[in-house]
Amino acid sequence: MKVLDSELMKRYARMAIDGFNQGWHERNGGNLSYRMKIEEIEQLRDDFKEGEWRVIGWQKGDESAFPGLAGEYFIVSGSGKYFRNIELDPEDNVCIIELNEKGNRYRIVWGLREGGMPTSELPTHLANLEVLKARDPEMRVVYHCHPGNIIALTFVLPLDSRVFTREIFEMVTECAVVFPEGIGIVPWVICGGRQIGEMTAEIMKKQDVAVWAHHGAFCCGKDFDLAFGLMHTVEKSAEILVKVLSMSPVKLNTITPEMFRELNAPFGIHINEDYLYEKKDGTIGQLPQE
Ligand code: 2HA
Ligand code: ZN
Repeated sequence: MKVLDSELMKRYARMAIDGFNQGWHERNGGNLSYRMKIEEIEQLRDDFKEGEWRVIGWQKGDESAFPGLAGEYFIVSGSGKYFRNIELDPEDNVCIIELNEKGNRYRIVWGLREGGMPTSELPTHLANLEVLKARDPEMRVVYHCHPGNIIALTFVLPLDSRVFTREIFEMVTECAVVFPEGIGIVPWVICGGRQIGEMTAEIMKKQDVAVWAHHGAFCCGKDFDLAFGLMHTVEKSAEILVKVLSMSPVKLNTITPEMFRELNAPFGIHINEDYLYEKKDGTIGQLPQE
């Protein structure tokens, strides 16, 4: 089967345009990767070519290896490509890559018709996908975008996973159910490099969402719907928090730790207690009392 005719590429492209329509992908912002299933590779293999093997580098001269992903195939967005254009022309904006048996070289087997490279965040995506595969072999999607409300909050909330998560949790009941392990925070660090990639992968060992201060967010999922839905949920909650903060720095009413704990049994979850600290009053953004 042709890659362009596959349900898989249609779903990938749909996620890209959905993200663009949310306003999360100005210009060439954001990137999306998907670790393919064996049956998907087999179905599309006839449409693959054999590109040149290339090193995987965080930066020039800084080679990386991802042995946990050896031999795997991925769909990844292209460096400098616009999410807006993916649905229009997937073959020019996206590629499928194969990793070698050591996990330290990749080759493009499909796409980037007019030339180009996978996203500048490729090593960060692979570092995350490697950690996620070890956590759960069904984890396949890593998504990065620039959602305005999440980014705005990184200027006014303490850059502390506990505070950020708790404030986001309080805005929409669904949040604690959808991501009970909360949100990890990466302080401002230059993007595209090893440090930010490794810090994000460290978060993904336990959590499904990582916020990059003053830049954007990363999330993961077993499929496109779950990854997109997760980002959508966090950003919706962030939007409500921005509205609340624009009215008042103090909440009159909210969801309390006791109310959050009531969700555990009926929803079959365990909301991480790190986030259910007591607060002295309704002021938004207060740190746990140590
Ligand atoms: O331009 O979003 O973080 C792609 C990015 C880099
Ligand atoms: Zn970015």
